[in-house]
Amino acid sequence: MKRAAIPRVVCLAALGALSLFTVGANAAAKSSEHPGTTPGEMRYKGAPVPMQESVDVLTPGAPVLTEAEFAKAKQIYFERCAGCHGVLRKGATGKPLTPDVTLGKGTDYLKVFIDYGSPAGMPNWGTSGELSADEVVLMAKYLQNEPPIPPEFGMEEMKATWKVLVPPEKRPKKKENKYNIENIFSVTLRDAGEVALIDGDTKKIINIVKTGYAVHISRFSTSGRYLFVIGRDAKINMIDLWMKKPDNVAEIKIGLEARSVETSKYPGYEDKFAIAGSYWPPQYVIMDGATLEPKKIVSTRGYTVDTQEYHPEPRVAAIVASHEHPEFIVNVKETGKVLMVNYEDIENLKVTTIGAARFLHDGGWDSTHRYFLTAANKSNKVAVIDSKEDTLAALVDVNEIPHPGRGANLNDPKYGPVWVTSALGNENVTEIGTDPINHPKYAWKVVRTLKGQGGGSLFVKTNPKSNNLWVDTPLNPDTKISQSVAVFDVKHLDKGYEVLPIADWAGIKGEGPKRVVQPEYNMAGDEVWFSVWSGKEEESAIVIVDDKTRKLKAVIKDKRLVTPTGKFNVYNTMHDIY
Ligand code: DHE
Repeated sequence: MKRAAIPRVVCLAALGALSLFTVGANAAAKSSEHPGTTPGEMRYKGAPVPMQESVDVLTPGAPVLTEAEFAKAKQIYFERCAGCHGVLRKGATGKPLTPDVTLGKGTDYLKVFIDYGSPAGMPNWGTSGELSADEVVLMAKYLQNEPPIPPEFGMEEMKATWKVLVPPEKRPKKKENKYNIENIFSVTLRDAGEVALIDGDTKKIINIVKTGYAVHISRFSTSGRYLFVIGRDAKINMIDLWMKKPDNVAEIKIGLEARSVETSKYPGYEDKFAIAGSYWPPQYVIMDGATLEPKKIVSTRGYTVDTQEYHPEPRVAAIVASHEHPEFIVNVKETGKVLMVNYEDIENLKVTTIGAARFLHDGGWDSTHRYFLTAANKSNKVAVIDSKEDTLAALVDVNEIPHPGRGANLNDPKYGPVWVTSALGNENVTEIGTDPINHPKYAWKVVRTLKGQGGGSLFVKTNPKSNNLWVDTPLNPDTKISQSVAVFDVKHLDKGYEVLPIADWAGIKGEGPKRVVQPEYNMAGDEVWFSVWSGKEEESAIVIVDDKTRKLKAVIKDKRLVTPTGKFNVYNTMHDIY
């Protein structure tokens, strides 16, 4: 044993600052060489975990590493491996990699796996050239040591990061600007650690607001006044859209890594609470909706829905606010459970646990806002949660690796109201019937599978005022496909799709992947906005298409628009319109 006696805390500050794009772009070039893993999946999982500190321990009997080697291996692990194998290496979508498993296998065996991958989905990190021969050996040795354990993050740690920059009593008493707030877009500037607030009417940037690292989503308070964004580093920023120039009024860090934030929507609780879920530590926290003061932290550690094994890091994925009860609906990824968290009395918190399926990820409402449809992506299922009865209405089989974002609600000419998801693993665009009252035969069944441009799709979108269904494919390895979007006519779904060359329309000069990602409607439902997402040093843009004519309407370019990804229109997000 070398350094086992006293665990030491190592700071890997550089990790959080790594460009996610470098990893993604590299994977893009090589991903077709990965057996068992679709190219889209490879790129999606290639994003590093911004874990900055942990307790590092060398394990008796395991290969000895120097401090520098340990730090390097840890960095590689969090960049490439943690997304599938988990921070604690207990296994998530990938297999467990704890010393009880790895020590018996030994360095040579592990090297082969890391080099060549496996048909079950392990990428061939060595032969694809993504890890050098020395790095493969390093990782084979590292994996036989105990996983470094990142710290917990409780009330004391949260309170230490909590800042009310403008207290509620000092904030505007009425709207102090002339913006049509409901048509503002909050745009993630992923690698800049910022969001751009763009006026949907004039297409002008209102402000670039400093946030956490690589903001994942934006949500608005029920009144539409406050914008909440959450970074991958678990920092939440609360922005007041009533200010002359909308800006931060409060911030807090709720853990080390996170993806989801939401606000209370039930009548009587508007703007009262916010909630955020973290990947590490595995927990959610309910906060005051006006100041972000943390009120209640709840761990999600527990037993899996199927085999009922203990899981030490069940990450919190999507969270939505119920319209039927004063509840937040919280997806717990690794245990496959959906928690209905009632916020009426948070001191005596009532949580209804609904068993669904493993690896819950993202999802959205049906058009009535009663049913929440959410992807259990590695189980190839969509779980349907009845938010009125607080029960599982159905588990629907789909394929392969459903990835809806919030999904899209259409009226299928034959099957009535349906909710749509696209997929990471293939070209399927799947319609699920959502109307148990008037179309009971089709409810919670796959009624139609459209063929899109290909795999590597992340988001679909439509609008109640539109006859178009948009399907992006930003992670497809073919640039023709990743740089364009497919659009179906909802009235003539069997006629196939039209392809619009969005990245070409952006007129971006120079290199860059120019991935076309996440369609989002304006408030009126007559424009669709797309991000054209290139590298940090490259030009990106937002392209706006006229929904009726499907013709280019405007391009927003600005050197401040660094790596735009998600876009969230205030009105549509507030009212769950998609
Ligand atoms: Fe996302 C939504 C997690 C990679 C852009 N993403 C979500 C949600 C989760 C999630 C849990 C749902 C939040 C909610 O509704 O409360 N995303 C993850 C990951 O774990 C993953 C796979 C890997 C990672 O390391 O983060 C991942 N996501 C990405 C990207 O690479 C994307 C394309 C670019 C980026 O900004 O990082 C990306 N994710 C998005 C967007 C949404 C999202 C734009 C919201 C879509 C919407 O319309 O609601």
